[in-house]
Amino acid sequence: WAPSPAVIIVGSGISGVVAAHRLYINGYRRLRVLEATGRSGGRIRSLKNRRRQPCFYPGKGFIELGAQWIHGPSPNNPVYQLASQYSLLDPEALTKENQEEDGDGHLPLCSISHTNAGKRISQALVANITELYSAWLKQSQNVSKEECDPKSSVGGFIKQKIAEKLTEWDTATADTKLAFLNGLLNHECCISGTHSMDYVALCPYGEYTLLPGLDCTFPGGFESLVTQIKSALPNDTILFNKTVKTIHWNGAFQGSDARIYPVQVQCEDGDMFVADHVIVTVSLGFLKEQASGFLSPPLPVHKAQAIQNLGFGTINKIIMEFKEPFWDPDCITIQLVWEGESPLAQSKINMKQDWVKKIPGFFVLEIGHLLCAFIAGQESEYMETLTDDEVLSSMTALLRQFTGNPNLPPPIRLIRTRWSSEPYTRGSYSHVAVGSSGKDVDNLAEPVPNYGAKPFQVLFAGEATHRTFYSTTHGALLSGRREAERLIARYQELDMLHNKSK
Ligand code: 6YU
Repeated sequence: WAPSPAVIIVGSGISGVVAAHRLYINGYRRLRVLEATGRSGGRIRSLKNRRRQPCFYPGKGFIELGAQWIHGPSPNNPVYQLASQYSLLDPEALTKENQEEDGDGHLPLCSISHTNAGKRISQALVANITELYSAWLKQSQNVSKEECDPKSSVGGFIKQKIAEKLTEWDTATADTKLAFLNGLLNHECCISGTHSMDYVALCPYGEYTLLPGLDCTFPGGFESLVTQIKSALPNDTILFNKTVKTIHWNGAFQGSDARIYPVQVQCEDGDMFVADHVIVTVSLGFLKEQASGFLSPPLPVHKAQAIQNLGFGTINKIIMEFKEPFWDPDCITIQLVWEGESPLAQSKINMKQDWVKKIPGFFVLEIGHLLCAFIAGQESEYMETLTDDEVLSSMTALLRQFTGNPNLPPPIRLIRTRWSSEPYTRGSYSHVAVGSSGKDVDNLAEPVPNYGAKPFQVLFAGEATHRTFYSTTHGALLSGRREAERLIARYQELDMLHNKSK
């Protein structure tokens, strides 16, 4: 029985900071958070207005490089709960109407749809196809588990629906409808964090749970939430630029207090920390890359397989500022439709010239004259290899083509993310890939060892460990709480036993 357990948390993203906070307010004082980078927040990263860049995001406002929206801001969403408690949201986000709105996890799509021939697509066609697509997507979330082939994918399911419907469409509009659907599937890849919806497993797809509420943003940046949570921790709790190299567990390591600890954490800079428990919150992308060396002894087979089986894709943002907006003032999104593209055809990709075709469109940001494009998958990873100038010239050419205006001024500034190249993330977020299931998510979340005299030496949190809210900040937050609570419950139990035996 340890009177005051030493707990190390690896990573200060939202799951790590929340785990530390929960332990701290429950009286745990021997806490250390080891963070590889120079900041907290991980995949929550808000870029503040800087004086040296007067043109970019003028006035107030934040650019979100990672998480942007609270998905389903309603009372059961812990991110929403905390953000409201800390008064971080606009009054509009707090209204009952906003909380009750059923956004089905998708932002309003229909706005203006342009084709690469510089034409606008009729609103009637857009509404008709969007409605069909939404219905198919809902069906894919409700397939009966008993009848579902484990090898089937969400992409395959939707393509089958498209192929069935195609026979009813007249030849004059069929190509545009297919091209539009192709864009919707590219958009879906950004939501699911995958290269292709063909990679996303159909049978467990419905396990992902949508919360009600109209997605909202943080006026002071998403990072303001992390800053608030960690403000309750003593300053020296988080050690920055402290990269964990290997976690040795099931051992016997002597601490400076002469106690023997089961875990020793070895950092890249040579520092060593002993602990009773380590909560690992690094991304699934990092775990995939480090598979063998990060834990010693290695993880049991079912956990190693979960890491391998689950999907972790890349989505990136390309944010552009324009001197003047060229879009309608009430426009929320601009959709791009590539004529000739079809979800039913397998086209060979020439990455250099075709990577932009993966961009489904642009969001108009609420601040300044800013557009934000999302791009998923291999094309997104290819974009990371290009220079800023190359991305800027591709985007200018793209916009000129789609607006039909060869003189459209280029953006005055561009910023893009490179989540796949980030060494401590290696992608954006997880999905349940074909060949995996929700059980893999549970296996990933399982602590090691899970039994015996010294259980829970290494615990696992982070978005990819939440079975129904994976990929989101609220999933990450809940996973951090879950692992902190696991330790709190364990020590309460030990306390009770100890008191009884006295
Ligand atoms: C959300 C949204 N959102 C866009 C983009 C991205 C993500 N998400 P962290 O990685 O944060 O922390 C780990 C820390 O560990 C980190 O600081 C590392 O530096 C550190 N570390 C690593 N290795 C280490 C080592 N060796 N030693 C020490 N430290 C180490 N979520 O709610 N709303 O709008 C978006 C978006 C571009 C990249 C998002 C969004 C995902 C969240 O950002 C993410 O889940 C959490 O921040 C992760 O926190 P964490 O603590 O787990 O890890 C039907 C169906 C489909 C399912 N999907 C639907 C929802 C889609 C999600 N939304 C996406 C949309 C956007 C725009």
